[in-house]
Amino acid sequence: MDLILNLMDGVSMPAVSNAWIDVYEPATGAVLARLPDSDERDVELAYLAADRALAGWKAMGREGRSNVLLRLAQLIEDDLEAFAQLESKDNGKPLALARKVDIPRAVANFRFFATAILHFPSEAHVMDDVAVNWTDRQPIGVVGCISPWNLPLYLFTWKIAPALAAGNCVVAKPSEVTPCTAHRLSTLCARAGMPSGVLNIVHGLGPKVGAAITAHPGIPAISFTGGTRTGAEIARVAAPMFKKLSLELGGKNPVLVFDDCDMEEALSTTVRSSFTNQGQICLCGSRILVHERIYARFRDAFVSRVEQLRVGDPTSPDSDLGAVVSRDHMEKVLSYIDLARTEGGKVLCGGTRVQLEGALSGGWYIAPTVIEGLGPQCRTNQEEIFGPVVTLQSFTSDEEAIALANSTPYGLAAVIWTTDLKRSHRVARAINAGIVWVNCWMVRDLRTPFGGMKQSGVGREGGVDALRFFTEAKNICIKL
Ligand code: TXE
Repeated sequence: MDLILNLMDGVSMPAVSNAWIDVYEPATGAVLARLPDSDERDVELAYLAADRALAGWKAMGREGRSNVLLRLAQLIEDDLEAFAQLESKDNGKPLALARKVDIPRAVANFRFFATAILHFPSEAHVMDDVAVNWTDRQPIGVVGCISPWNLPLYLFTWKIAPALAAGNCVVAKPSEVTPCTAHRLSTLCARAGMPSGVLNIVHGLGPKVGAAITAHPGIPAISFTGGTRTGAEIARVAAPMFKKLSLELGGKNPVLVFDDCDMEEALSTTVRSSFTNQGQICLCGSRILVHERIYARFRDAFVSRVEQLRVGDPTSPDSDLGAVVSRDHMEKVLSYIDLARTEGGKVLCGGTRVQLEGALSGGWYIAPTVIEGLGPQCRTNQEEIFGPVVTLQSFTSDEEAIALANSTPYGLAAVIWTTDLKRSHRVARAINAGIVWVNCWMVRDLRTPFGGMKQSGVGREGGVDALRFFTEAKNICIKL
């Protein structure tokens, strides 16, 4: 069994409590590793190490820091296969997905922000002959990064890369459900030339470690991705301390399929946008809205494709879906399918746990599930399920489609399928979501603003937005 350790001031170590928490392998249900059950004492040690490292890290300058992050990216890339195997084992996702998406994107996050910082401009505002203002952007200091279990290394690096590039030192907390790849990353930092204390990783439970980072008076900025309820708790604690917050929360994303769409593309991509990573991506479309003229045709073709998806061993190239992340999560998703039935929904396919054989018999698998017959206001169509479950609804006009799309408390992402250029502009602008894809899904340019409206979050990550978040702007006005 593997032992996960904290990274404190450049040294791998257990928690002060010396207590441990079991980590499970979703594919089998067996214990995979143990992680430190850290608490506020470990957070304090991490903070002190980060604070000591600040001056040196800042003094390395943009180029020095950029070189360290580029070396770290290379070390992960050289070790891609081992990282991918570990991510798949820890999370339950298909190995092919970890190889193709999770780990390459973690590498890309480091490369992107290592170079973005070299091009990060300061603005100047000249007042004719009166004065010149220029915007100085300094690192904030010690910042907190708290990340979830669905894309473990990918979202962990999405936060720490811009934080470090901008010159901050970091106290980071990966999800206790999937800590393995963050631990592996911690073993590469020294080889990349990162000074001790610049990145500190404290493993453990959210209400202990995450809460201690949020409440720490020396940590003035928190970047968080996870559930909306946790985000609200973080905001409640951080607001009276006037902390800077970036909150990337849940979603209930609509997919709008108009009757002029390219049916083949809409079908194949909607299968992906519904079930990639077992539906556990905040960007997955979970409410599929289809024009009534093509509703029956779309529904039948969609269901027949979903029925062909194979749920199985995450290491097998034949598996389209692996296991969901934990027993608790499986039970939560199954309880939503029961709820959908009670609310009057008709399960068109899936709807049950999948029981595999042999070593995988204890694993947490759910058949991809499609439900129809539910109105927009029922809980199934309002609450984030975050699993392989989607619903189908029909609409008769653009206005109705937009109203349905906007009918939840969330506003993270939306997908529009249409070949009408004017409609694509009009509908995209009318939807209350931070990210809208037209005739595609998950096409990601790291320069673009990433985040949600309403209960999907506060602030934007990515590109210049992330670098602005992780720096403090100061206007310096000089009389001419
Ligand atoms: O998230 P949590 P969970 C959604 C999804 C899922 C639900 C719960 O609907 O079913 O959230 O998932 C840390 N103070 N998303 O329970 O609890 C925690 O340890 C500070 C959406 O995993 O929000 C972990 O590191 N931190 C999503 C991180 O917060 C706390 C991705 C996220 O955990 C804390 C994942 C506290 N009081 C889940 N409590 C997305 N939008 O991508 C927990 N944490």
